[in-house]
Amino acid sequence: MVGTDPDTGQCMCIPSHGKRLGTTVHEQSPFNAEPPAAALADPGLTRQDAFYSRNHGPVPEIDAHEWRLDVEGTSYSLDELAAGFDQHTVTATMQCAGNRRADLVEVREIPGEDPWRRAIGTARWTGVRLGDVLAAVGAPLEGHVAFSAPDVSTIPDPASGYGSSVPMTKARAPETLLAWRMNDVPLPALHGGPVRVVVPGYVGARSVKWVEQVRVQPEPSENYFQATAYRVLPPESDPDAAGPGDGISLGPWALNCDILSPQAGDLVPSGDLLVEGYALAAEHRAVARVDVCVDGATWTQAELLNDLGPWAWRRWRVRLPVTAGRRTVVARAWDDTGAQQPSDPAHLWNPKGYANTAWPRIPVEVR
Ligand SMILES: Nc1nc2c(c(=O)[nH]1)N[C@H]1C(S)=C(S)[C@@H](COP(=O)(O)O)O[C@H]1N2
Ligand SMILES: [Mo]
Repeated sequence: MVGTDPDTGQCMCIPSHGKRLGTTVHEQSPFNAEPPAAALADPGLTRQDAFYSRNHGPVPEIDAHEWRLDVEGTSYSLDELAAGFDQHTVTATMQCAGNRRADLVEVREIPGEDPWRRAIGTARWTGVRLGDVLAAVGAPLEGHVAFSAPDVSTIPDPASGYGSSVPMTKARAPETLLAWRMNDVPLPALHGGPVRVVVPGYVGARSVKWVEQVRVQPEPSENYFQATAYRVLPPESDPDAAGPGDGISLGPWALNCDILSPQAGDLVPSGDLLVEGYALAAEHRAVARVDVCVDGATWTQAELLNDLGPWAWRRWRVRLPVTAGRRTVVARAWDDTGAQQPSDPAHLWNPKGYANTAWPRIPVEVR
């Protein structure tokens, strides 16, 4: 550690695990880190050294040749998966349920949870369809598909391995993968290598890394990270008293949008201000429009940039005239049902700080 950011109180450590300089490390162990905004603002795909990393325990080192996956009692090596099934690549955004929690923390404190700003990234994931493997083993067609991994977390008491589940329809959907390549290179250990589950459109918690077991069961996983964590509790409830089944379990995410440039506190010259960001639609929806406002009154429609397909964020950009003074840059996204993001994070505050989809507001000083 080399110090603490005076504004955010966060560690300004030299990032590790191959992450780029400028990475914010929320925790070294387990490793939890997010990229600087500029690293996401540039291309549509997120480079490995800029991809956020979210862990609940130590990163296991697993030899790809030793790794085996147990699917309902049938065991597969990586070679067997690769040779036995058609390979598919899906460009998908991974978003943690805690993405943009920092704006909820400003509403009211959220003890024990990291104030993520950008727990989000987009990659090309290559592997086989989970549905093809489930079909090959003759798995039941109904229920939930539970994943288990070997990394042990001390967050639950007693400590336990990481796991979660998704409903059968999502497990069998063509976008859901057992993936071993990320952006066309072997999946790094930090991101779940040799093989992870990728569940596009669902909170990152369901995309289990280092997956070693797949089970079909009538109910969702009893694992702590499905049954107790990653649930939206009512604002007035005590998160320490919450037990299995309390609150709303997070699966699919809702329409979201954030500003990547400018950043809070930036000094910008008067004239034309370039505002850039991303918008992310819920599954089976598309981003239809993004508007940006800097004067508190007029909204200007942003240009939607390259379309990376139905499972990826949509980058956007707009230039707006700004005059000297303190200004707040605000963005709002719409989807193809005409729905908009909620405006106020205060309405979304929840004790664990999940699923913030409120309009982003970036205070800047124009000179
Ligand atoms: N085995 C395992 N899988 C996991 C986790 C974990 O701690 N252990 N974290 C989950 C969470 S909460 C998120 S947001 C994503 C993060 O993936 P990344 O670290 O590759 O960005 O992995 C998910 N899969
Ligand atoms: Mo997450």
